[in-house]
Amino acid sequence: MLKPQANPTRELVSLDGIWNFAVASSPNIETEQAWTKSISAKLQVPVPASYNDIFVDKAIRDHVGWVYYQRKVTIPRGWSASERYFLRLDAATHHGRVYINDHFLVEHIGGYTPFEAEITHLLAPGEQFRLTIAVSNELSWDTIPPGRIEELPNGKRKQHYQHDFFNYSGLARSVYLYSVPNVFINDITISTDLLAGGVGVVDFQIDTNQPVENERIKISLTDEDGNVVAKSTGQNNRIEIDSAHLWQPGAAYLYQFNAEILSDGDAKILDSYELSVGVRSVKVQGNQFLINNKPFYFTGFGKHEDTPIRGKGFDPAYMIHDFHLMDWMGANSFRTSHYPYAEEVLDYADRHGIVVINETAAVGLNLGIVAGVFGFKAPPTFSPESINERTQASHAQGIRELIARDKNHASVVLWTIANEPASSEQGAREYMEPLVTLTRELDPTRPVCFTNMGHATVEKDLISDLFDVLCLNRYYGWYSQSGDLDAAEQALEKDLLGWQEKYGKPIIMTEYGADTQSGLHAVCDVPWSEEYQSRFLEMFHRVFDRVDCVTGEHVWTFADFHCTSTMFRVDGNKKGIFTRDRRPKSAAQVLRRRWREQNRAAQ
Ligand code: BDP
Repeated sequence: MLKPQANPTRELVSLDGIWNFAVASSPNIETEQAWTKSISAKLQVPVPASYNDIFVDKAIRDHVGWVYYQRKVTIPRGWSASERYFLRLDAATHHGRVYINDHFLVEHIGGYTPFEAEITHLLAPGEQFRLTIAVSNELSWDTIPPGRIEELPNGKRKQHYQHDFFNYSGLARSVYLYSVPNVFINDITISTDLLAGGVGVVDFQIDTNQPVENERIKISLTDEDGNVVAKSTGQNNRIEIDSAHLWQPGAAYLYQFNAEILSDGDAKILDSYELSVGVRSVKVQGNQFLINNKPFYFTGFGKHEDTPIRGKGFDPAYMIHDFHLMDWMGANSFRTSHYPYAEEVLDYADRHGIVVINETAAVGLNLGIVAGVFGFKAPPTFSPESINERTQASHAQGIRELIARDKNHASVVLWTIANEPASSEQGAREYMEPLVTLTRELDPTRPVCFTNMGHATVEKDLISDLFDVLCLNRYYGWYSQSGDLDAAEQALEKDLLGWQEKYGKPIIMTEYGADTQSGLHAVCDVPWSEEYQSRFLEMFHRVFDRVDCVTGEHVWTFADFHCTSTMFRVDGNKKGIFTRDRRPKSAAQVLRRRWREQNRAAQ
């Protein structure tokens, strides 16, 4: 699915800004039909932003169900009958329904992937209309991530879910109106590889909205100096570049891939689309993760899209600042835990050579985690009453939409199809295996993983053989052996050696971290102190350096983030190396020293 772009053949109008806002009066929005009326400007919200923390109102913040966003939009007067126009939402978390004046246009479930619909037939150039977007934040056993709603005795509804981060909702990403010509490029799929002798390969497939003869599709590839290095034609083809300038971690290089549809006869450019393409290869071989046939060691973080006030709202200032902090630390990669991030993040990673492990929103497919902590017996995770085939169908759809959106990003080297599913429970294999097959069918070029949680030990886990890389989330010294780093060190090493021995595949520690209150200091091993977080990380690093299969370390987490309040989460999850407002804790120095040293050694 192509990101809309403005170019000589296409126009793009941003609908970001201030919208009118209202909370639905009942869970069934058909009764009030709010889109048929003007929503008052009494409450207004910025787009993009999660709405929850914008207002000073607990009822809105904790609202479960639908809210409405509304604004007036005008179709540009200059758009003509030879164009088609679309409305595009980069995300509506978790369920969006779009109305043009009184009419329903489109709906989409899944809070972190884009959707769009054509509106040419509904509106003429120059016409103004009322755009209403209803957004629901409800999570159920049918959604990804899953959840359930409890009806409380006081009549209120409470949303439960198995992940710790706050259920930020609304229009957290951009909304656009865009035009394309009548005959247009619908999609482009690029895959790249590296052949012997430094020959770079760019395989492409162009999908058009109607059949177009091969000779009318023209492709050119331009280097960063503006020189055309290759030309091609047709819907599918292969370009080979001698001595290709490769996209490398830490040293990005992007060619511009330009596709054009020419008119029959006079060869006028009818449509065009330009994509940045990094030429690189990705492979798993033995216990190594290879990028451009060289072993790559991941250093960095599991992150969240989370900032004060805007919640999960995309903010370019925070995004670029976070990337600079990662660079300052010497980190070379991150994981989009626990959902697909805004596309702008991947564009930036492509441009700056940051490696990305890209994750679906399948977090919380595990009823054992929370139950275990409270000491009660967990209900089965996979059952008709909980994670079932409808959840699996939504999960499959999430994978399709993630790959459709992100397949062309050089920075993306690995798909994580689930975070900490109950991989040792009965039903796990039946649930996951078809999803792995689907992921491989949709993208045969990238390896696939899931993140394993500590309870699903190497003896109990039922699914790891299906995957290319072992991604382990471990909390020795925090949730177990808390405060005892010697015992934690032994347990961690034994655990990792077990996985190494059984599979011999690359292991990435995709989470390891300790909650830390910034400013709390202690001489001894006192959990929550800054010193403890530093020593905790150092302990993990000693073990990583002793286990050959370890090919990466992603600390949990980049910055403190907001959670649903519980007794375990005092004003959020505090495992950040940075506070929520991006001030470093002492442990930043531990990582910075280690990663910069590793980077120097690799040069
Ligand atoms: C892991 C989850 C992550 C949590 C983390 C924690 O993958 O989302 O935030 O634990 O407890 O299980 O901090």
